Amino acid sequence: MLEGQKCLIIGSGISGIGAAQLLSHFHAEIMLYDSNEKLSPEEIAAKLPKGVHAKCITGELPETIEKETQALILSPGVPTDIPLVVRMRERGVFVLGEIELAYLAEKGTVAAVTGTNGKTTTTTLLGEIMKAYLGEEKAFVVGNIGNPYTLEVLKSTPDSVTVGELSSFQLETIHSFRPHVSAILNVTPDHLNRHHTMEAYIQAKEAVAKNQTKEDLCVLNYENEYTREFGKRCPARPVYFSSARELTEGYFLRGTRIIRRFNGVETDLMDIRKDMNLVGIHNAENVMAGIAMAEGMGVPMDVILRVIKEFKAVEHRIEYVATKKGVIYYNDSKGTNPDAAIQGIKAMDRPTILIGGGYDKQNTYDEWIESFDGKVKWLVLIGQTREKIADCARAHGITQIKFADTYDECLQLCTSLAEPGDAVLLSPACASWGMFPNYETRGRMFKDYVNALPD
Ligand code: UMA
Repeated sequence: MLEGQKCLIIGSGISGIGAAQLLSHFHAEIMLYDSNEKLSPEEIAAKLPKGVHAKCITGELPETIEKETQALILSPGVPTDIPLVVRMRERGVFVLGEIELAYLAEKGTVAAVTGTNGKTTTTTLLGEIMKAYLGEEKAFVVGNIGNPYTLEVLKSTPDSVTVGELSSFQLETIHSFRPHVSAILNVTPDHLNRHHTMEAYIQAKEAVAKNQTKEDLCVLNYENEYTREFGKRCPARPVYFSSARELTEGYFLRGTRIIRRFNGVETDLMDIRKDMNLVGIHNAENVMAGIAMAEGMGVPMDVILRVIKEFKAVEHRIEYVATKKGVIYYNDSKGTNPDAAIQGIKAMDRPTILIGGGYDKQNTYDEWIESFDGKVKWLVLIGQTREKIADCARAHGITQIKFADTYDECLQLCTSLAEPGDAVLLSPACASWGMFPNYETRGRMFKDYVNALPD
C-alpha cells in the first residue's frame, strides 16, 4: 500500500533501519531522518543494509522534505506529540509506527504481550513454547525485546506465529494491528514523561486489544485493578490469571500449584517451586500468562509444561552473574521502573548492596523503597535521579546511602562495601538513557565488570 509513496522514517535506531528495509521491499521512496545533530547522514546511511536506499537527513528537517512526505513512520522512541508529528497529522499525512508498518506485511497469526512489567519473560517463554510446537522456522519473537518486527515479518507464512513484546510507545501508533491472543500483564505508573497522564498510558496499553473481536483472547491479571476492570469492556474474550485468589474461571495459584479452571473443571498443572526455574510470585504470574496465551494459540498442554520446566531466567532480569569472594552479584538492569525493581529486591534473601538511579522518567520511588524490607545494607545511587531517590530514601529512614558519578566508580564502591554473604544487585528502578544507549548495555557492562573480578 505504500508503494511508490514518499515515506519519512523518524529515528535511525534499530526500528528505523528495520522500517527502511521493509519499505524498500514495498518499493517506497524512503527518507530516513534523525533529529540528533551529532549524527551525520553518512553515518546513518552506513547502517542501511546493502540494496536499501534512502535519503538520509539529520538535525533540522528541511521544510521541503516535510511538505512532500506522504507517510510518516515513527520509531518507538519518538513522542507522538512533537510539533513535526502534529503538523503532519494535521496535514492528513498517514502516521504509523514501526509495528503497524510490519503488520501490513504479516501473513500469519500474531500474539502480543504488553504490560508494565513481565513482558520480556512472558514473551520469551511464549516464543519458546511456539518454537517447540511449530519449529524454529515458524515462530518469531519480535518487538520491544530488541528485535524489530519489520526485520522478521517477511519470513511470516499463513501457518507461522509471531510473538511480539509491545511497549506503550509502540502501541500508540498502531491502526490495524490485531493479535489473535493478547495479554496485558499489569499496569502501574511508568513512562509518565512520555504519556503525561496515567490515563494516556493505560489507553496506550489497552490499544493492544482494540482490533480484537470475541474470536480473540485477551489475557489479563485479575490482581491489577486496571487490567481487571479492562476485562469488562475488552473487545476480545478476557481470560484471567491470579496469584492471590482462586478464580471461578481462569488460571490461579493454590499454594504453590498452578490450577486451571474452566466450566467447573479443574486441572492441576504444575508446582511453581519444583516445575519452573524462575523465582518469585511475579514469575508465577508470567508463567500463568504464558500458559493462558499458549493455550489460546492452540498449543497442547504437555508441550507448554515441558517448555516451562526447561525455561531459564531472561538476561538482565534478576540474572545471577557470579559469586566473587563470597558476594553474589545479580544483574537486574531490566528493572527500569520502580515496580520492576520491587521484584528485584523482593527476590533477594540476604543483605544487599543495591545500585539505583538513572534517567528520570518522573516516577516516584516510595513503594520501591518501602519494599526494601531491611535488606538494603547500602544504597549506591547514580545518574539523573540520584538526589531524588536519596531524598525519598531518607524520608523513609534509610541513611546508608552513597553517590557515584560514573559506573566504574559505582561498581568499585559496591565491591568495597560488600562483605562475604552479601549480594550486590543492579536493579536501578530507572531507565539507562543518558548514561547508556539501553538497559542491555548497562547490564552487560555490569556483568563484564563482575566476571573480571578475582574469585
Ligand atoms: N530520535 C529522533 N527524534 C526523536 C526521538 C528519537 O530522531 O524525537 C532518534 C534518536 O536520535 C535515535 C533514534 O531515534 O537515533 C532511536 O530510536 P528509538 O528510541 O525508537 O530506539 P530503537 O533503537 O529504534 O529501539 C526501539 C525501542 N526503543 C525505545 O522504545 C526507546 C527498543 O526498546 C526496542 O527494543 C526496539 O525499538 C525494537 O523494537 C527499548 C526500550 O527501552 C528496549 N523500550 C522501553 C522500555 O522497555 O521501557 C519502552
